[in-house]
Amino acid sequence: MSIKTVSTQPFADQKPGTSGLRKRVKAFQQQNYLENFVQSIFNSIKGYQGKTLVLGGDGRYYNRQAIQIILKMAAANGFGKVLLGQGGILSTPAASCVIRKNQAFGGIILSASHNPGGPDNDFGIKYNISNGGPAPEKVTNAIYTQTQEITNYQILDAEDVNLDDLGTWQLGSMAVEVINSVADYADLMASIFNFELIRNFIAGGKFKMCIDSMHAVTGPYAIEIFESRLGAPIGTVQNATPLEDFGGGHPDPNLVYAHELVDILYGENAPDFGAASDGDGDRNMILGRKFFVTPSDSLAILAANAKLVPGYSSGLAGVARSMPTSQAVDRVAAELEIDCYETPTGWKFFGNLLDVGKATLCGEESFGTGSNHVREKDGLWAVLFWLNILAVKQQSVEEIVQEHWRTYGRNYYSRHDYEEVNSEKANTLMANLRSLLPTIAGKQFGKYQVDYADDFSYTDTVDDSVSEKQGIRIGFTDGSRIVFRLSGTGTQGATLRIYLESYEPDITNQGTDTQQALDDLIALSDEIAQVRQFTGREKPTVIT
Ligand code: G16
Repeated sequence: MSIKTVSTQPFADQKPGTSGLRKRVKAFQQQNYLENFVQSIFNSIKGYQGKTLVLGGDGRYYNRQAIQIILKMAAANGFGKVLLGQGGILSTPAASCVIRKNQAFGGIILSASHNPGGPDNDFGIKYNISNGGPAPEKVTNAIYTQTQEITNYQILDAEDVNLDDLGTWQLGSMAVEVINSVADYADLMASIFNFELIRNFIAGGKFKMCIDSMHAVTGPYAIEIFESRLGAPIGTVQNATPLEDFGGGHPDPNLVYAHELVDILYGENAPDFGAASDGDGDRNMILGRKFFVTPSDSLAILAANAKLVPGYSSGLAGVARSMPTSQAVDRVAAELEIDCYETPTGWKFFGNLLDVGKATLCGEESFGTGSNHVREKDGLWAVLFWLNILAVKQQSVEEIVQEHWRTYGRNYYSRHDYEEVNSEKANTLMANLRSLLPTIAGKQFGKYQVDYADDFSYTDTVDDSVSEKQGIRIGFTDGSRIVFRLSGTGTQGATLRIYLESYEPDITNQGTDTQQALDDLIALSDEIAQVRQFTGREKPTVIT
């Protein structure tokens, strides 16, 4: 087996977004495209010779081919060992768990998360550092710089590796250990939650639940945890076989794309609890019977009830949320007298806060919640957290949420997405909004008076790094907010996200339909940003 050095040329479009590099499969299949990016990762990190790399993906189309390429490149570049999920499968939180448990140098995760898969859809790759979390901006910027300067890459001239059988194989001077994709992660969950209590709760037969893995990576994890270890009836986990195209679906656990689960929870004889997770297993959606829990409320409720869970029984050091996430958790933090951090969108911004122990729980409006147990958001962890709370409190999901609103007030919250908008027009809309910022403070719009308006800039309290232009915030004097930003995870055109939030402390007004409660703010967002005019769209593509 010999090492080949292959000449190549840079691709201009390899700048990582919110979470790694995501492109159409066809882009990744271009000659040298994946290889360039992988070599750029290796060129931008130092000291990995002889060390361990964790590798796996969500099983989408092109996962297996990409893994063969990355293995041969890792061997040629001098890694000592690769820990590979069996069949090339590792959920994103499981990869984080494996990196931490084995004190690996880092990991490569192959996923385009909730984006559809298949030959005509999306693929993605991201690099995680030794704490198990997504590479911070200084690393992703360095990778990007390398992609623009690359002239060659190294790859081992070797046969493909057996990805499917557990065991250790030799690839040049590097070992490839194929590990059980589920075991370490399931053990970690059992160490955090009260499995015995949850098992008894489920076994009682009164409580019924349904878990939808959306034909994505969590299937095997959910079967092992809910059906095997917690004794839920066979069939509790639906769509449990990971498929390369996710069965043609959009593996995004929200009310629009997880409609199969939504129909069950809103149908006749609905179960008490439903949950779905996304392509790579880091997102979650929580449903009660005919009841949807917004991700922002979910974070606040987990924080308020954390002491009921063994892993957090001694309390939380602090909490963190991304800027567009509703301020519901801020109220819980104030009550608990702990710090609440506001970071830009992207899980990578939580890493430092978790590492130094400033935050224990973190969450985002985009259906992501997690804690210091790994350095990624974690879909099944959130489901188990809810089950643990339900088993202790013996109340329904709806009762728990309403009790929370009675105590803390309700943050009405919704996100309106305009997908695949012409990029130039979306950028002009944002530039136009930016130009309004200096003069908009103090202005009155109907019953709303602008309190502040800015382009969110974040200074990391741990390493002092600054991230600018993270979204435009317009806050009103009554605590309402409108936030505008462009997504960093799309692969076609631009996605404009508008986040709307208002606060209702009065319990007699907490039962309004969300869109109705936010009606005035929705109209105002269009008036201020001229969304319809710039996008040419009459309404959002997705409302969550
Ligand atoms: C990624 C990031 C999240 C982010 C989400 C949406 O999630 O890890 O932190 O909130 O994208 O980002 P954007 O609004 O830029 O599209 P995932 O689940 O796609 O990896």
